[in-house]
Amino acid sequence: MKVSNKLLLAVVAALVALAMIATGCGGGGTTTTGGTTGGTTEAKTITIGIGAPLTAGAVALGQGMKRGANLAVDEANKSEAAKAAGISFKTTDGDDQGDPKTGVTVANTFASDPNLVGVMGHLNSGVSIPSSKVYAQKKIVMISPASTNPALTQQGLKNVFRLCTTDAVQGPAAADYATGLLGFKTAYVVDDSTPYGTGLAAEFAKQFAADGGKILGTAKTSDQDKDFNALVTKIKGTSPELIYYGGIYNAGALLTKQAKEAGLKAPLMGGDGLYDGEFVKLAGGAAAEGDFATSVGLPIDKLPKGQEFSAAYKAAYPSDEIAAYDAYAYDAANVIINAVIEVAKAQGAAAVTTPAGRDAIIAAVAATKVTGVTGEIAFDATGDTTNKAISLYVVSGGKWTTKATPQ
Ligand code: ABU
Repeated sequence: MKVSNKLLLAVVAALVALAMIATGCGGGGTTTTGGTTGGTTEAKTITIGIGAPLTAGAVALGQGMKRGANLAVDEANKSEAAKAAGISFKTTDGDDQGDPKTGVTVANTFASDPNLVGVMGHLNSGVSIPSSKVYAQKKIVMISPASTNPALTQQGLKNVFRLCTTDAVQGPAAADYATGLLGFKTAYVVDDSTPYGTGLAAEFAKQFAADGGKILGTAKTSDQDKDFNALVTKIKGTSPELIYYGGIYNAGALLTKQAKEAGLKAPLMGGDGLYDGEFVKLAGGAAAEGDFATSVGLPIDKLPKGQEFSAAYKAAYPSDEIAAYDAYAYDAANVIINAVIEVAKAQGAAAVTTPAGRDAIIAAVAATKVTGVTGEIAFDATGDTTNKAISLYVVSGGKWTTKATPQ
């Protein structure tokens, strides 16, 4: 009987030892970070939310953001750093349609995913601001590549960051370009009544006047407007040298089209919300010729990593052009990815989705200092990017071309 028990114990011990060797758990220094199946270590899958207008609103910019973020995630999943940390990434789409209420619904859906720790988004400031509060409650880090209204980072939420500078920088820079390089002395200022359009137009008007320019009139419209003919008649009566528009390309294109059709010669100028090929297309091509837009940062061909990014992007999406925020979305996703990997390495992959892990991810994002495609990436105490560059573009030959970059 005693012999049989010894034999049984020996057999059990041998089987346990074999199982440990097969699964890699056996004092060899290998850390199991996820589960194990059939002897293969499973990585813990972390979700990154993509919050953007994908079917309504500024779809061209939103789809570009999605492509940028997915490119970063695809690259991360092939990286040794992610494998060594026992992490893999997946994205989930949140189509906010550029609408604040839909954005909050998207945010709540994201927040219900226990493995979602970060959001690349949103595009529209009017969506990012209410959504950011939802993310704050669940310690989800949010990096907007595109929301430029200053209020986003003035809420005192430590989980909120952005890679684009604000309209408090963009508006005055646009006015300085308008009165300086472009030599405009009078302007009529229109906005689309969104937080973005209202803030940007106000900042432009303030600086335009400070630069010695004259604001001949102001008007408020809606981002859903399609018929600007009454407004165009009013603007025409003031004979401005420039029409400044705070808003997105969909409505902005119709405004410039109807203004040109009414015989107005004044070019339209706006911010980053106009800076997309769809603006030219929707305006009908010729009407947009000579129109201006500012956008954040430097043109992709002037960035040290721009060529490398363009090549990777073209390989992944051969039939798509790089839109205004694709590189910012790529960098935003990478900042989240790097923070997750850092926390997984320090605390173990399982810790990443815990409250402490989420706090650590937010802290790692805040401490980011890295060279991205869009340039040097770092955040100030509010979560705003330290990159304050604003470039100027003009529609020439049917496409946006660089007119000026900061000195
Ligand atoms: N910054 C361009 C458009 C998005 C927004 O800020 O609303």
